[in-house]
Amino acid sequence: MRSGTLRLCVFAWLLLCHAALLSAETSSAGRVKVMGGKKGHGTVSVAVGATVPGAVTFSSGDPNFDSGGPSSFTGVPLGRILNQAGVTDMAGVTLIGHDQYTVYLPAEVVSKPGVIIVSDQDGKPLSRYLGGPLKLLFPPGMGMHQSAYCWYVDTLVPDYLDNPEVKVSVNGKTKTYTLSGLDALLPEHRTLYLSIPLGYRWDLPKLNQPCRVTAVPLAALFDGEDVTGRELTLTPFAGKSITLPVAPLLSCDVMLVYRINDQPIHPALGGPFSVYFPVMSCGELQRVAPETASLFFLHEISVD
Ligand SMILES: Nc1nc2c(c(=O)[nH]1)N[C@H]1C(S)=C(S)[C@@H](COP(=O)(O)O)O[C@H]1N2
Ligand SMILES: [Mo]
Repeated sequence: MRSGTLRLCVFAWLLLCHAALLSAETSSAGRVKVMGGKKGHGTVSVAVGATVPGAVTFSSGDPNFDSGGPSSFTGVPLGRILNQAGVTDMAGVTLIGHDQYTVYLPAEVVSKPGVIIVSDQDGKPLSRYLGGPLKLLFPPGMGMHQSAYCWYVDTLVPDYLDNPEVKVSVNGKTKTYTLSGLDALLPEHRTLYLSIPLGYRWDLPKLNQPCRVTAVPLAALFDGEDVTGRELTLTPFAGKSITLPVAPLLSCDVMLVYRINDQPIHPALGGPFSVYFPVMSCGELQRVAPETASLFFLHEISVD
């Protein structure tokens, strides 16, 4: 290739890159994970943005961030997102933010066309400072409480998950446990104060504290495997994973909790699986446990 042609190519390429960058700035696209759609208990990822089919633009205020007047918001109705993921009958849905903030809404609220996951405000992607990239908005007439406006929307979970599973992988071997699989490990029953995620729950019965939980000590999951001196990673299906040394987790009886009052744990309460750290009775945990003393929405435990 002659150097003139080459220069021209490089110039064209730079122009294209610039155009791509610009379009990334001006048209937003995000995705939400939807669990438990028609494809079993797997996760479906649904695009939400100004250019996806079904996107709507409307004028509204934002009760969380008052900008002195209405803005133009663009997003996709929550009901449509769930339909697209194959969710049919449901009593309600749990929305979980990147920060594990949790909002539960019954189906009759979700089906209102003005209940929308927005991606853009005044033609620009919604910034993190305003709850973006994806955030839940309600029509003003609904009179929803401010705390129902979930920011940083990450995952949607309809109702209870059907036959949920948690993955445990130790030294390269992976086992998957269902609720009855955990029952087979001879769980303990304890009465304790269980933390639940921060958030808004429309009509779920209040959790009376202390409550009776069914739980398996983490040690029971590593039976027969040598995990001394190792680190363990707890990965939730929404939110950040944490990595901790194994020793205090085992000596302090950190537990995988999977029933409250003999029922599966509703996702809006941090379920179906949650890891409980007895911080009050074991000082060693105070530096390592999550601030809430529980890790919610557990998806996988691994020691590798
Ligand atoms: N993801 C996420 N969404 C959230 C919150 C949060 O901490 N995380 N706080 C909620 C609460 S309690 C309220 S009152 C509003 C915050 O609105 P404000 O800016 O008027 O305080 O956002 C709600 N949405
Ligand atoms: Mo709040």
